[in-house]
Amino acid sequence: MKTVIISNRLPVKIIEENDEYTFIPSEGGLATGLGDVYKSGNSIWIGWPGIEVPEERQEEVTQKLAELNLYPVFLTQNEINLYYEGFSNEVLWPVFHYVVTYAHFEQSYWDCYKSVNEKFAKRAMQVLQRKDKIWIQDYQLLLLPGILREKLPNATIGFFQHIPFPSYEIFRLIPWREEILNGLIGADLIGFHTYDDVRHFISTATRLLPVNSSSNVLNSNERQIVVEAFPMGIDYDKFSDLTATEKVKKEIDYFRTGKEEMKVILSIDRLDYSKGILERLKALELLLQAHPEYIGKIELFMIVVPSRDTVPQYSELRDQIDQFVGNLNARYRSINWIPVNYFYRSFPIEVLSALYATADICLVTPMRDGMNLVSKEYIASRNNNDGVLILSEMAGASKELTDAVIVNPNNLGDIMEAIVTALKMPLDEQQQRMKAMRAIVEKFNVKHWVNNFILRLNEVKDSQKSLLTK
Ligand code: GDG
Repeated sequence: MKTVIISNRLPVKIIEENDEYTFIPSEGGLATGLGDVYKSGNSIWIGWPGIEVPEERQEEVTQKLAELNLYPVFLTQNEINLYYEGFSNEVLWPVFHYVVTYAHFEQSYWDCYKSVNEKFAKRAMQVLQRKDKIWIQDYQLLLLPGILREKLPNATIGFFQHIPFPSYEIFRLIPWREEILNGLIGADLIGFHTYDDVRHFISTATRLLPVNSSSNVLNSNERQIVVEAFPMGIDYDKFSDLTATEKVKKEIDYFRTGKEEMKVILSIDRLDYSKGILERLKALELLLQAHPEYIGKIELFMIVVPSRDTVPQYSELRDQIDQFVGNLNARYRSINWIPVNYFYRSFPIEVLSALYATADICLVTPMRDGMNLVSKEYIASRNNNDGVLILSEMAGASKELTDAVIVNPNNLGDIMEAIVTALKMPLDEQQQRMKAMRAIVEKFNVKHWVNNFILRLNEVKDSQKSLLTK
């Protein structure tokens, strides 16, 4: 009996050199957490390898990936455009993040989303055995639990969604809402980051489908589906240990030299309208206007990692950020100081670690975020227990990290006040808050998250079996 993880992307980095593909296991949170499971040899991972592979090379790629226990689903450029960039990122992503005006309800996106979910199912059927546990990840594969349930009525199927689940009033706007829900309830256990997502899902399902609920269980046609919150954690030890490595120490010296008196504020996000990047910049502008005493004394290090910039809303957002930062810097800078150090690129993890370890404040202000791992990575990197996390109440992480300075990201004055509070916070208060949050992030780490989900999936399946035999 093995665990079969299915996600849109395989956990690999691809290097294409001299017409040769090399695949390196990636170190993302999910891959780390599942490392013990999928590298054990008894488990496998199914997903898209991240590039379009010509048909004549697919066998070669399949063999290379098999050495890592990975099984590819090959997608054409047209499928990537319609299923991934189209339905996943131009319908589900904006709707699930409450930005419905950005959604394009295109029939062709939906048709392709369905056929790609079928394609994943077909691939899974080639490798699945009767008693395998199936764990499907995220919003690109919402139909897969239902498709697999039809083919394998007794299978053990878990599903976890990494982004928020919206309220019924928002979800009902989707033209294909019943089909999506029917797909999801093919799972035995459905997980979200927070209890609010669970509530929204249950209320949506009971209003749109012929199912009823008792507590967190949905009853449908003699099947029971359990819906629960599993707040995802990070690899705490990795982030905590990294700061002590020679490479990171060097980076820390490099950042801090000449900035001993400067208060550094850090923000790290993928380019996304859900992350509140512009609002954060506006709050900083407000601060410099209202508190000129901080001019020359604070610096924002803002890393924005390129993402989806072929989608028009993303490239527009990028232009707006460029413009805002340029304008703000031009107005407030001096010869040897600028308020915003803006980077539109990604960095090696050692640089991130050094930034986490040096920043006095980490400013995380998404308009809506399933969890937000950056906030947890900052906490894990604060081995001296100092530093202040400012966290949006719209991030799933705010439910656990209640010792952060919590803000409403739509309230720019609130963010400004939070930055002032953080700048003035006495060290003993910083330490008290940070210690409490570190204890939570250390205990509820990514391994705990994986084990807890798998354990619940087993329990749910066992209780279904005992119901059937009664
Ligand atoms: C989705 C949900 C949920 C960032 N820049 C660099 C880099 N990163 C890494 C961070 C962090 C990850 O990317 C970002 O994770 P988040 O959780 O903040 O956000 P999403 O990408 O939107 O993730 C989110 C998550 O899924 C998990 O369920 O929390 O709500 O939207 O780990 O460290 N990594 C490297 N260089 C960079 O420049 N190496």
